[in-house]
Amino acid sequence: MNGRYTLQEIEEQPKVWKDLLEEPLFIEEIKDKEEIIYFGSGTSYYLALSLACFTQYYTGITSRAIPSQELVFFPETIVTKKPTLYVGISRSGETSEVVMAMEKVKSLGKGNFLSITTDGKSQLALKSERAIVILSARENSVVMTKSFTSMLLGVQVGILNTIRSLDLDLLRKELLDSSQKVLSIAKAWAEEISKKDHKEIIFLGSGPIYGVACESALKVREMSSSLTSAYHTLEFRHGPKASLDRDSLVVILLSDSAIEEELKVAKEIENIGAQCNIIRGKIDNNISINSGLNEYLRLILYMPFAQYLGYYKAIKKGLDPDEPLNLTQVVKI
Ligand code: F1P
Repeated sequence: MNGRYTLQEIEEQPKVWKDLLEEPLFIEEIKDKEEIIYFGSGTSYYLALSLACFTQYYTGITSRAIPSQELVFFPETIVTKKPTLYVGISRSGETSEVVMAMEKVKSLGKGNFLSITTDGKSQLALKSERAIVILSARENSVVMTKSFTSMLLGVQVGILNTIRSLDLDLLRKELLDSSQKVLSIAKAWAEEISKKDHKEIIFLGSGPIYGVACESALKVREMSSSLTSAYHTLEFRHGPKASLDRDSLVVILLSDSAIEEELKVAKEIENIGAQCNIIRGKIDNNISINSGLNEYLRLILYMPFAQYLGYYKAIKKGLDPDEPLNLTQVVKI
C-alpha cells in the first residue's frame, strides 16, 4: 500500500509524545550559557527555528536558529565570544552539512556541543559532547513526521524540566487529553481539502509558529510534489499575495500574540477570492487544536494537519508518500 510507513508514523505520534512527557529529560547544559545556537538542515532547521523562539521565551537566554550550511561557510558571521551552547539537530545525524557545522565550530574551540538525533552511533552524536537520542522518533519513511514533533517536544520538555517550569504539568495534561482528538480533526480536514486540486498551498505563521509553517509547507511539497510556500503571516501581504487567485489555498496557523492582525490578513485573502483556512488554538470553530496551551506549547499540534494533507494529496495524485520524488532519507554532499 502506498504511504504505509508514513501513515503509521503520523498516527503513532500521540503514543511517542506520551512517552516523552512521562519521562522528561534534562538539558543542564543551558544553565551557564549566554547564548544558544540551534542548527540543522531541512526539517531539522525548521525545528531549530521554533525551538529558538521557545527557548528564549522560557529561559531568557538569547537563542538563534541557523541553517547548518551557514555555520560551515560563514562562521564569522555567527560565532561570538559569549559562552554558547551549540545544539545540532538531525534525525539521521549523518547529513553532511550538520556534521560539517559541528566540526567547524569545534575547530574554532568555542562553546559546548549537544546533539538531538534518533541515532546514537551517528557522526553528529559521536562528535558532540552529549547526544540526546530519541529512539522512538526513528522512521522508515523518507519524510520526517513523528521525528519532527518528537524531537521538538523532547527538547521543549527537557527545557521546562530543567528550569522547573510548572508549564510542564500543563503541557502533559493538555497533550494527553487532546492529541488523539487533534489527529482526528486534522485527518478529516486534510481528506476534505485534498479533494480540490489547488495550484499552490501557502502556510502562514508568526513567532514560534513560523518554523512550523515552514515545516508544514515542506511536508505537503515533499509527499505530494505540490507547489507550496511559507511566510511570516503579515509578511505575506508584502508581495507574495500577488500570485493568489481562486485556485490558491492559504492556511493560517493562528498565534495568540498577533491574532487580531492575523485575522485581518485572513479577511484580505478571502476578499481576493482565494480559499483561506485558519487553524487556531481555541475551540471555537471546526479547525481547532486546543484550548489550554499557549502559542509556544501547542506547536506540535499544528503539524498533523499538513502531514495528513501531504499524505492525502499524494495518494490522490497516484504518488507514494513513502517514496517522494527526487528525495532520499539522508542528504550527503
Ligand atoms: C533532514 C532531511 C529532511 C528531508 C529528507 C532527508 O535530515 O534532509 O529535511 O525531508 O527527509 O532528511 P536530518 O539531518 O534531520 O537527518
